[in-house]
Amino acid sequence: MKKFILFTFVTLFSTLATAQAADQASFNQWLVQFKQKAKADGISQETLDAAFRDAKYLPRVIELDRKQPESKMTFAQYRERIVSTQRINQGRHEFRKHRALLEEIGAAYGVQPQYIVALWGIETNYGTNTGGFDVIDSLATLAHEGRRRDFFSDELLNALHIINDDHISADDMQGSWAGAMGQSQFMPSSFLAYAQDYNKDGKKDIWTTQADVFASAANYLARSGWHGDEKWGRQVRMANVRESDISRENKKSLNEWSRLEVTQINGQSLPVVAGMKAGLVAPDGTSGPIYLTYHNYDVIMKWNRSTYFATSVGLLADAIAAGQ
Ligand SMILES: [Ca+2]
Repeated sequence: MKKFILFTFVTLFSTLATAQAADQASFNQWLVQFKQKAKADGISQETLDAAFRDAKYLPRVIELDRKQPESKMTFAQYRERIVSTQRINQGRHEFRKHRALLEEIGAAYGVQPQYIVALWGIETNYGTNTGGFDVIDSLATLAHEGRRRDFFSDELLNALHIINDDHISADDMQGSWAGAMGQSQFMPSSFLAYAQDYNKDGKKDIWTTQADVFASAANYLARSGWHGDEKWGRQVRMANVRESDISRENKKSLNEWSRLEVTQINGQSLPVVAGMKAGLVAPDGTSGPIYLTYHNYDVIMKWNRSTYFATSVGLLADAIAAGQ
């Protein structure tokens, strides 16, 4: 019996090893072609050598890509985790620590600094959790075999351009398993569109240069249409909530919402700002908290198309600003 089990294990392991070797071989074959394409797109041989020296197919990345989302968290659960007391306190501390730089960048881009800090806090816990995957290996794995090959193939090419332009070395290009990079978790395409070299040292460094991290996030929001004199929205009360009123897209003026008995959470009437329009978001349905969301909420949704994410960024930004 023991022998049989041992035999089974050995067979299983050798089968796995063979499958892995086959994956790596087919990956290597694909890579030869990809390199030709990259070269034709202007990537130097030197960059290709550095990026794909010892290139690895990462089965773990495919596993993560195929993973079914776990049973969906409620927004209340998500908020508890993402906008925790610890994260609020840390955000207030970080705001104070970097105040001069944040205020300068906030003014330069027309974005209130608390939103820069909140995005930084939610994306990477203020730069402390940036992923730990080799971005080139991860993107190459997904470009070779993932569910969205064309998308990741384009992102891999974008990543090579970033290395080619000498913003970061291939070895230091770390990020999430899906290729979101640095302290702001920009995909390579977002990097090319929005990253900034704020300290003017010739490198857009969203990994280790704080000024570049903050300015890149601010620039993303500014270029996506941020209104620097408005907030994201607010939690509200509504006397008789109807399902049909809940819609981020179907915006009404604040006057109209007041007429529909929407008030601030403390019962006071909404501040009426001429021209401002808002939609209602109820992430946990009409029995959960209801948020009146303004234009800037839609801008945050361009960063990440999730109402859980956008609402949490707004709430964290408010909490950070309130502690200053
Ligand atoms: Ca720089």
